[in-house]
Amino acid sequence: RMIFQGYQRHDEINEYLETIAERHSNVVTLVTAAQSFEGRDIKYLKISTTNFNDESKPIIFMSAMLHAREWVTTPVTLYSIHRLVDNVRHEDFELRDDVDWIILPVINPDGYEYSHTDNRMWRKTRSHYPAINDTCYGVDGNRNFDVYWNTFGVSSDPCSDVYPGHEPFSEVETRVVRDILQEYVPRIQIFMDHHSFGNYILFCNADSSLPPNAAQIHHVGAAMGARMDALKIPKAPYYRVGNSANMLGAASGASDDFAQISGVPMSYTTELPGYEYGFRVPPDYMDQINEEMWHGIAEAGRLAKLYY
Ligand code: 0X9
Ligand code: ZN
Repeated sequence: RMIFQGYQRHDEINEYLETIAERHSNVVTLVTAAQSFEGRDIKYLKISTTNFNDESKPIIFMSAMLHAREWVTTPVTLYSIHRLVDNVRHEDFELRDDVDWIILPVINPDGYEYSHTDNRMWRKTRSHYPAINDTCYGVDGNRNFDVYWNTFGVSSDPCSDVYPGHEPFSEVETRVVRDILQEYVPRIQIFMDHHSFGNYILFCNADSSLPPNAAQIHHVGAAMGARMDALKIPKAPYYRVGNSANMLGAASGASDDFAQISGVPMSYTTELPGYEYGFRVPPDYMDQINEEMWHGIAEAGRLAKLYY
């Protein structure tokens, strides 16, 4: 079995990223961005056939595992890496050669490990700030970004699953995403943060108002969804594409809105399939989820190039 066909522990995922970077050192750069609250290395890959210097190429920035229990999200990023550098097919040559990629497979390693060892349904980070609250651990990473922070879809109770933290970017894990955006934003054409579950492709803004280029954003999201739906994968419901507040209810401080206000033209949250299993999708389904999502990502990538 390949690493993206199941749910590996954080150590093994980091080892895979290191191996890939060594084996493909001409196209892959491994970056250790920071240590998580509990001291785990947060790593991401930069993939470029021109060493990331070519301003004429757009960047696609994909991330996953901000929410710990959403296990299907990380394999999708690992499979994307596999398709871009390890097992590149003719149909994907243009995505490898004409787009640069930043792929961050595990934003929240502490939460992910905790969901393996202690509580499968854990969502948040594992930070603890005794001077501020001595009751509960963890912040909802997708409420912690500095965009409409602490306004809607949140709870000030530190024990809540949607606690936004005591200040924006209180969490080192969200600061990693912020810093990548800051460094590369003029070239990032698409930001995509993978979540689960429910088969959605969501876009901004969090207050249900729309960005000025909403038609373009919707077009690319709908093209992604249509491409995936066309595969007619067994049991998979169709993707619903729309504004996050309209589809799921307003929620502030999320990664997608932060990327959008930072200047990324097309920013998405995907909600990957849960089928009838919710967060606990059996690993046997990873092949079809990876295949489906790669088709969607590739479609978005081709359009990102056109629009850049
Ligand atoms: O609520 C969230 O953070 C995301 N759903 S999840 O079930 N994975 O927790 C959706 C975020 C959508 N984007 C915004 N609300 N901005
Ligand atoms: Zn989520």
